Amino acid sequence: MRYRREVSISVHQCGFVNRSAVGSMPVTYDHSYVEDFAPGAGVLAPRAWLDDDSARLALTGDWSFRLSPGLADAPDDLTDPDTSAWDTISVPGHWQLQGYGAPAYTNVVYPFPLEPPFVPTDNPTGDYVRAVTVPADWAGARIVLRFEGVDSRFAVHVDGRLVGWSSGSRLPSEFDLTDLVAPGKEIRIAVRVHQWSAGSYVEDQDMWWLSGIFREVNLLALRPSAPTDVFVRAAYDHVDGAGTLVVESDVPGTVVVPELGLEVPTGEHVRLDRVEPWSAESPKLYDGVVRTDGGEVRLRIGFRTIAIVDGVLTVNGNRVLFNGVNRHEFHPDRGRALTEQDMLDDVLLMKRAGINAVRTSHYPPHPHFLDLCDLHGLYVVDECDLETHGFGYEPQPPNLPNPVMDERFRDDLVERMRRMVERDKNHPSIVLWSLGNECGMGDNLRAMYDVAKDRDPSRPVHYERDTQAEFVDVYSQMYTSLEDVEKIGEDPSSYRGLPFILCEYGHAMGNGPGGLSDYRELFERYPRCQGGFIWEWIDHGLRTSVDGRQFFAYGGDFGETIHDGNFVCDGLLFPDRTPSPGMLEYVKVIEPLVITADGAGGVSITNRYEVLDTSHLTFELVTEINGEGVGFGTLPVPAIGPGETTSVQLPPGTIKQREANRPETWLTVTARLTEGTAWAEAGHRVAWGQLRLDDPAAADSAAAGPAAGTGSDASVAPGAVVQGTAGAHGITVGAISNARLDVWRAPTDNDAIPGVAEAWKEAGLHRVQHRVVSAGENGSAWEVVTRTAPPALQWGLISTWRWTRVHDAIQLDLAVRPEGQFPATLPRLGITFELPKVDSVEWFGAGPSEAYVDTRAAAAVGKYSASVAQLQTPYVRPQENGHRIDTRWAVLTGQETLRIEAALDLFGLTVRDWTSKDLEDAKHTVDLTAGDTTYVTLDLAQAGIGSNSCGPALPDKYRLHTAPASLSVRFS
Ligand code: IPT
Repeated sequence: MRYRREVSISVHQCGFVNRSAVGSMPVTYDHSYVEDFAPGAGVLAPRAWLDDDSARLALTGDWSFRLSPGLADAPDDLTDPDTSAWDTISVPGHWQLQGYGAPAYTNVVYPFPLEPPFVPTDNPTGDYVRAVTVPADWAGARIVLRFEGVDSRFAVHVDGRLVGWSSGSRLPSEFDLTDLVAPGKEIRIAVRVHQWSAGSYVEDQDMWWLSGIFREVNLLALRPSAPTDVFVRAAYDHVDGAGTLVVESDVPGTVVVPELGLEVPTGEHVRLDRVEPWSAESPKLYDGVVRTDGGEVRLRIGFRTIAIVDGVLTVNGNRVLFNGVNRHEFHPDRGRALTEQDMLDDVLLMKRAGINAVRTSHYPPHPHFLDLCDLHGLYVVDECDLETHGFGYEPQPPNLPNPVMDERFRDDLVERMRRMVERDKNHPSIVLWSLGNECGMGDNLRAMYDVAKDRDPSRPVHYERDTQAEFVDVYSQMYTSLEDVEKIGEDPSSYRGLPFILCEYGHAMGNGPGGLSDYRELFERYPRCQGGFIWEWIDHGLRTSVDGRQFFAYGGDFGETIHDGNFVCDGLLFPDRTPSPGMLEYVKVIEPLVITADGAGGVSITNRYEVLDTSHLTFELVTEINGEGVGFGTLPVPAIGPGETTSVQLPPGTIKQREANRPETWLTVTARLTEGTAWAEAGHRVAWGQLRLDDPAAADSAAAGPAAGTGSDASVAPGAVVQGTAGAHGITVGAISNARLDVWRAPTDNDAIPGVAEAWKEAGLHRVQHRVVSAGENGSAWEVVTRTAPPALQWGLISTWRWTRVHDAIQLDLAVRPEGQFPATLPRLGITFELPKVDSVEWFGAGPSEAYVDTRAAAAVGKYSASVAQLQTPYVRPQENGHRIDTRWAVLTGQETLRIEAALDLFGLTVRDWTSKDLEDAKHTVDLTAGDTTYVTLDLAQAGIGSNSCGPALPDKYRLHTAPASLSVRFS
């Protein structure tokens, strides 16, 4: 059903070019624009986002608001709405997050039938009304109403007259009101916003569907002869250090850059003999201004040149290695309506993490974010507001072309690209334009490419689905396996010899991503492999609560009939911006220095910066014996240039390396900022490395002590055999109860994909049963033999548990042997037992955060302590977490105190107040509650984590292959 009404409309031409001809505006007011293929009507031509001195009224804050469930219900009263009974809503914001309708999440699929341009008639429609008095001193100015972002399509009415409509949710739209308003008089602005529109077909990004005026609205007074569009073209010649500059302005004037002593007319090309270039590491900006008779625009000029040289992308002549992230705009309460503080938080977190690049997946971010990237130094891949993933990549029968192949969408898509380039062209941080994400291939994309190149030939263009590199300037893939990255690296002429980036990799969903160090190694080895962008920056969990207990909601939690669950939570940050272990791992993998032992008693330091030397860093030394600090100092390090490696001798007095028979001794070298920067305080850690100073071979034999179970130890008193029980409740020895072999972990998101956890379940690993084969004295040991096996199947794990008294401790020597047609791999192999409630844990091993075999780069050997609650990682969807790899000993304190010590090989430690089954069954963090029992798992080994939730299978070297294995630990 369509909604129609006669209304007189006028669309004003005001000096800017209209995106759509005036005549195309229907003379009948109806909702047909909702399903129009055009980008808009009555909208001004796009221009740069400027810091100018034009007067403005911010229309943020409360607007009168009314939500109608569908087009047919949206009252026809926008000429003069009576808003007395309406609610108020806050702008910017999404209506679903302010009590109207509900958020909905889908990744690939559209939540409505595919029949472009049509959308459901049940199309939630929000009406916003606000009165504003146009200041009297705006007389003579052009009065423009500017929207920074409205999702997904909206029509603007002023004093009852339809001014125009626009779409492109994450792009600005401007409407000229000059002829409709009188300075000094109040006007009434009514905005009708539709959740669904033809535009929704090209906005199928993997995120919550959230609607409304979610970025700022401003009323602007553009004085005659004030500049309204400016294009700063600044370049840097790394060979001679010269800069070139031309500033174009729609209104001619003068360009002034005081620091460079520059004062030239706009449009004039200037060569400056010496400038300081802009780069992500050294983001030098020159303040400038364009002055005309009518006003001025402040500029922040960054001189930098992006070039592709011999198949390598360079900035100022230096090869760039993208240590990047994909960033959606997200806040757990505000959705995509971010505050400036949220944006600053993101940028500072990135800078402190050593991240140097952001792909604005998959739409242009709020322009303020780009200002921050210029200021603090981040390379940006600015991506157009475009994704059509739900169409697949080929035309679907009978004849449903992807919008990128469909001519009817051409103008809108080209206009989206133009609008982004025009808005963002002045940011030195932007080094690549990106056409969009996951649309397959089509001619509309080529047209978008042409528009970008035509307007701005200085930046290469990226688009990942140009899989054969037909027209892009940079070759890009996502989630490529290590082997395939290597192939691309080894054959530099493939794909037209273009630089290669992974626009997405390292899928940070839940526990993970694993294997990041392996990718890093390839980026170092092959010049054309220039890094990539982790998917993604932040989990999009929406803060929700149940009985006053907070948790983060994901797809399906708001009653959606079609959704993609927790695929929306795949970030390096939790929704509240606290770092996940995956973030800590990434920080370590990309850190700008590599600090290792040089093999000759000194420290080897490699500088991986692009332009910085190490002179801004202070190197701190800490020596620890068995985790106790015994030596502190600093290491004098000469300035090491980018790309160089230097060996530095340790200061006299530092314990010499590889001294035999010394207890476990580690030297930690930490590089910290000597002085504060704009993005971090003095002392901020930028890199670290650990050198083992004792001889591990000697340490191992010392730790092993007397051969287990031989009875040769003098302190094994005859007759002092360990007393225990073995039966229906596992094995109980002292405070340790219900000890059983454990071969299951609550599937991680990377396990929970077809083929992995499923195969483990087919092998029955999630429901093994335990049989005590025998129990009794055997020499000085109490020996229990168990068989652990799933129902219905014939394979099993035979475990021999030998318990002996050694000194004041009880030693367990466990040997496990598979028999029958056992599964090739296991999620874990360990023992789990119960203790009366434990409060805190102190341990010596790798830490402080959780670590698995392929996520252990960030774990340092040390002595740590934490409460049991702190040992849990609150993944938004609960899953295996909290494993501390390579533990030497741990002391668990609660009602009782238990010390667990590795007698031979190190063990993996997990301590939690619930079982793996509880963890597996929980849907949200609030589903897990502590009882009186603590569950302790000591792992012989655990499978790696990988990135298989959206990426290649776990490499074989990180799988846990089923084979005979043993564990020796002492309890005291
Ligand atoms: C890839 C998308 O580009 C990204 O937006 C996100 O959805 C990611 O997957 C998964 O989290 S596309 C995928 C088919 C590789």
